[in-house]
Amino acid sequence: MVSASRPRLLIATSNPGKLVEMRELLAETPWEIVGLPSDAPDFEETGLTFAENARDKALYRSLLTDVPVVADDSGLVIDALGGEPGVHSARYLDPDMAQGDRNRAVLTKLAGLAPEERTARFICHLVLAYRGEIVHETEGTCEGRIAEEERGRTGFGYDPIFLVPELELTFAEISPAEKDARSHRGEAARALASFLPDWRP
Ligand code: ITT
Repeated sequence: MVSASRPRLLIATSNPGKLVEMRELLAETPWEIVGLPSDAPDFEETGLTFAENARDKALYRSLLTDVPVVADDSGLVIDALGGEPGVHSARYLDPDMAQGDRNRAVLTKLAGLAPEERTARFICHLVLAYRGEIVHETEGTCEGRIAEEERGRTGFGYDPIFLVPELELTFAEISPAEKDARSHRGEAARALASFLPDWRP
């Protein structure tokens, strides 16, 4: 018996950490999750908000393929830095900086601040687009605090300096499943997953 092939959904990100998380978060949907081809052109983000950037990325990628596309724009908003790095998270301070150096530079900027002055949140905006049209959008937020030092080895990006207050552990000290259960991307992806079964291109 020949089984029907699953419809494909392209996660349009060049960030391997995001792709790993999205694959896991959408694993229970009927969709086969695929990543960008290695020769996909870069996309320059110019928006002022996560929503704007996610829409721009999704629309751009959706015009280059027949497969429905999900784009993720996300980042870390630190109150004591006036909301920075925010939409600049991926390239904050110096685009060529290694992420570990970027994390340590953020810690230096916050040196001496008490825990209650170190509040921060991760935000993730997801946009599903198909052939140049936006189909659905979701957003997730995760409130936390910037740690005093880097801790842990899991995850990616700013995870080693982002403390989950109720655990007093960073995102890099908990398992991927625990991060997915609490994270900004987890919240946004679960909302998308509940929309996907009812939609067909
Ligand atoms: P794409 O645009 O190709 O998806 P990107 O990494 O450039 O990849 P963004 O412009 O959305 O994506 O930047 C998001 C940055 O925010 C990312 O590079 C991380 O530094 C940070 N970030 C987002 N989600 C994160 C998470 O769950 N854990 C740690 N850092 C995260």
